[in-house]
Amino acid sequence: MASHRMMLKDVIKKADILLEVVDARFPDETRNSEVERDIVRSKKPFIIVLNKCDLVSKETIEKTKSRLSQIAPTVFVSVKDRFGTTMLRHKILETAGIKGRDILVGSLGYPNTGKSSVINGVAGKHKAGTSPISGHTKGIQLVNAGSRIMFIDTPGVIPFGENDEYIQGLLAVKDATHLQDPIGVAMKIIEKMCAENKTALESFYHVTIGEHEPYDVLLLIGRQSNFLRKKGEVDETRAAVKIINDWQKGLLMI
Ligand SMILES: Nc1nc2c(ncn2[C@@H]2O[C@H](COP(=O)(O)OP(=O)(O)OP(=O)(O)O)[C@@H](O)[C@H]2O)c(=O)[nH]1
Ligand SMILES: [Mg+2]
Repeated sequence: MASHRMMLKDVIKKADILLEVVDARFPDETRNSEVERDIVRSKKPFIIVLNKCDLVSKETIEKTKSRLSQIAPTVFVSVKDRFGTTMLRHKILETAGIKGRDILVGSLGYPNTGKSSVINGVAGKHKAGTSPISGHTKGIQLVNAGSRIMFIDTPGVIPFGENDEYIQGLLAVKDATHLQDPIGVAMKIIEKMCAENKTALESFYHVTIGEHEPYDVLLLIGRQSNFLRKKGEVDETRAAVKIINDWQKGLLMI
């Protein structure tokens, strides 16, 4: 972990401008406070890239944008839908404000947020390796995206002390069957979705949530999915594993 931090510090030192790639479904949980502190200290410009916005409702996008744009220029991207990458290219050129030479752009963020995918989206070619399994990018890689933009791709890093199961589950750092407390993680996902987009959760699982607590919603989903034990009780662990899998596969919109 310490060596990762040094590697990122070095990227911040070398780059002209930094991108912090966060997951638009949970931007606050995927903003890396340590990295942001290092960027602010370096006085280099940075852009917050909210990727995977295909999984987020328009209302959530607007709310997040007005909040985060007070901190740094903010660009919404969906590499999957080829949305926002041209805007990001323009934003990089405008924010870096460098004329007559290549611009070195560091792409930083938590594991699996789509740092490498964003680079490929801007480059218009699959140049950086990507994978649904987090921890794919192992070291620093330079990617020439044309029109004076040179990216530095980096491995995803979770700040020391924040590496809890909830984050590991949300980011697909660990799959559902490797989590110690899948029920706890699924309840957090339910809580988050009930707060942001309850209707999406209801229509995905064909349940009516009303004012039910997260644990009761888990049981409702389990019953609806027919995950029952012999005596007819809901198998909560099976229900939790399904919810986490659906979330990790990007099937749940927020
Ligand atoms: N739905 C959706 N999935 C995306 C998007 N961008 C990337 N992904 C998926 O997210 C997963 C991770 O993408 P990567 O680009 O490898 O992420 P990374 O941040 O470079 O990951 P590490 O190198 O492991 O830290 C892959 O399965 C991508 O297909 C997007 O805009 N929408
Ligand atoms: Mg990567």
